[in-house]
Amino acid sequence: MQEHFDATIARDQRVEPRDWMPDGYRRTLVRQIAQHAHSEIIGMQPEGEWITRAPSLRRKAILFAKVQDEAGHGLYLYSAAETLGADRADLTERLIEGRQKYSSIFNYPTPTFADVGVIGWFVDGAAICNQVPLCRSSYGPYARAMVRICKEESFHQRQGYELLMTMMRGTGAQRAMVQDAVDRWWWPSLMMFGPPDGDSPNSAASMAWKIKRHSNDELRQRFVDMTVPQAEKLGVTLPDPDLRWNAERGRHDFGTPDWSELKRVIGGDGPCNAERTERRRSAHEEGAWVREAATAHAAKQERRARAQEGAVA
Ligand code: FAQ
Repeated sequence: MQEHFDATIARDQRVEPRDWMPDGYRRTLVRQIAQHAHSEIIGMQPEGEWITRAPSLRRKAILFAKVQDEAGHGLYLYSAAETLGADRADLTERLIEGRQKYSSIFNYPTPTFADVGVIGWFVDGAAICNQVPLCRSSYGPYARAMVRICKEESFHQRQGYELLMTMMRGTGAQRAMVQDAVDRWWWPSLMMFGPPDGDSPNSAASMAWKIKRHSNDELRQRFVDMTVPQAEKLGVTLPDPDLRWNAERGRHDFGTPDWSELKRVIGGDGPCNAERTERRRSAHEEGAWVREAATAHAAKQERRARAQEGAVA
């Protein structure tokens, strides 16, 4: 069994739900996929706060569609976790009780509408850098979910950038609002890629199993290289005095994120951690009647189907 699994990984083939897999592989997949699903669901909140306050019907419709997409991503990912034997209700409990993580990035506030644009540009941009390689992840259901998610993230990123281009063509106050949002989101976005490679306990096993295809630092570097020319075109300054092109490496050098801040935010002490989890808990409690009704309806349908089968027999 182990040999068959090792050979599947070595040949770059997919591991599927019914295949034998080592416990550690299953555990780390459930951990990563659940954290990823939770991030999508909690990630609806920062931008979702702007749906009722969007400046035009067009912006409202776009934002609505984006936030709905994030709910969909959460659902694909919870379904992928279920193929590994996880129970979605249990995963939700773990999130609400603070026993499972979600991305640090969603613990920052969104005080202005420019934040919606910068989340699309930076956060969805970082998500694309991180998730396109996950489309080649060794676990079939996760990799397939990522293909669809990445297509949608790419629309999300462009809508953010287009929103910011519009604001940059506006008034001085609007341009200042965009720069302020860029200043606040740049470093937290770099932290989304996780701790530096030397301090990333899960990377070695995840890369050997081909769940992760690139290290945290490599993906962070790709994001910086992709974003710098976009910032120039937009006309904003990225808030890093050490950011410059390194001709020898053919990549940008950049400063070091404040890793103690990442630790603090992951540990529950970010600006909005309590608010985000509390909102998720109340939404879960307020939705209890829908789950009960759906379960009762499914049971009724099943009883009817059985009765019909009985009548036919
Ligand atoms: N925040 O050993 P590593 C999105 C944890 S979706 C919180 O390096 P690993 C779409 C890590 O879990 C964004 N925790 O871990 C969207 C581990 O803890 P554990 C989410 C973090 O797994 C856009 C510990 O630190 N994306 O943005 C973070 O090898 C707009 C040690 O770290 C994904 O989940 C962090 N930033 O690498 C939605 C992508 N970084 O579990 C709405 C899939 C690390 O041992 C609006 N996940 N930790 O207790 C991954 O690629 C990986 O899991 C990493 C972390 C790269 C996040």
